[in-house]
Amino acid sequence: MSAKIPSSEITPKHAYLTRRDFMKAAGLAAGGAILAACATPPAPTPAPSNPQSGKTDERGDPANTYEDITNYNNYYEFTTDKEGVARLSQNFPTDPWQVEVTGMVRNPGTFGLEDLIKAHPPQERIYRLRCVEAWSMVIPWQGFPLASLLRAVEPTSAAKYVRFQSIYQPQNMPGQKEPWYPWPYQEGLRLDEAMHDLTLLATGLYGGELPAQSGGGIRLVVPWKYGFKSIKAIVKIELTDQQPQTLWNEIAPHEYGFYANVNPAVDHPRWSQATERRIGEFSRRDTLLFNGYAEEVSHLYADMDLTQNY
Ligand SMILES: Nc1nc2c(c(=O)[nH]1)N[C@H]1C(S)=C(S)[C@@H](COP(=O)(O)O)O[C@H]1N2
Ligand SMILES: [Mo]
Repeated sequence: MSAKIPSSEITPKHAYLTRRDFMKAAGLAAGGAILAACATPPAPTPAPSNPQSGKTDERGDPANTYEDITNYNNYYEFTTDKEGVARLSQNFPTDPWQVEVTGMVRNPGTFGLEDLIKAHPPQERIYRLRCVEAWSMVIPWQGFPLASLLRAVEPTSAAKYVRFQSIYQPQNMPGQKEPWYPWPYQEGLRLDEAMHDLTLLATGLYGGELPAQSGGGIRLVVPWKYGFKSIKAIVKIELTDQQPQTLWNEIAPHEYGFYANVNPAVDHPRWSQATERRIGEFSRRDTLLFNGYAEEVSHLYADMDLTQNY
């Protein structure tokens, strides 16, 4: 069979919808719905559907289409159905947006998105995003390095970590009515990871604003880590001397560690991480150490055992 045949021609749409519905039902029946999007093998991939932009990442991989990027999302505050996030988030208010920066900093404050963009002019960064479920995309963000904001607020010498918190707004986020997730979503980075130039606060997508399903008002993008580290809809950033608790580590500590660096040699307990499916492609690709950013980031982990610090 040719590897060029799009998956839509092999699996008719009605067939994969049926399979998806079956998987959802199976997850609920087994009590496994809690872990569905970050703990099951990938759901069927939507076929490539709109023209390529001509944008590529630094390896020459083509950017995914705007349509793919904004219609296949992990965003549990809305739903665990990746193809349902776009519709459920379409009226979610992302403007105005404010972020509180607090904790171990000399200049704490609450900043409006407009002021952040003025102080830290966004640039285009085309990054690979690799979900722990083993699908990936190439996404052209606009954003500014988190380091730029951190330098402005001046972490004290005691600060060792950065904690991020998403918005809690159950009246607009139906998934937050699910009581078994520890809302709000939270994530964390070591301070040196947070200060790395690749670590982005994204404020736009494909030259436009950042749509709700992609994490608007503002979201983190850490391209060498599994996608769940790239927390969406951030309202609070806190500098601390304690390693922050993270949502996925809290729910399933043996499956999701604090570091979550993309590593094809360290399997998830329930599936291999050696390969991945790039959305819009049919055959699988090899997963790259640190998602292909090893040259830039491996020094951060020089004296760490990556199989223990997963
Ligand atoms: N607040 C919040 N951030 C989140 C998530 C989420 O459910 N809630 N999902 C994460 C996961 S598992 C992935 S793979 C990426 C997906 O980003 P995308 O939908 O923009 O591709 O967002 C991450 N950030
Ligand atoms: Mo993910």
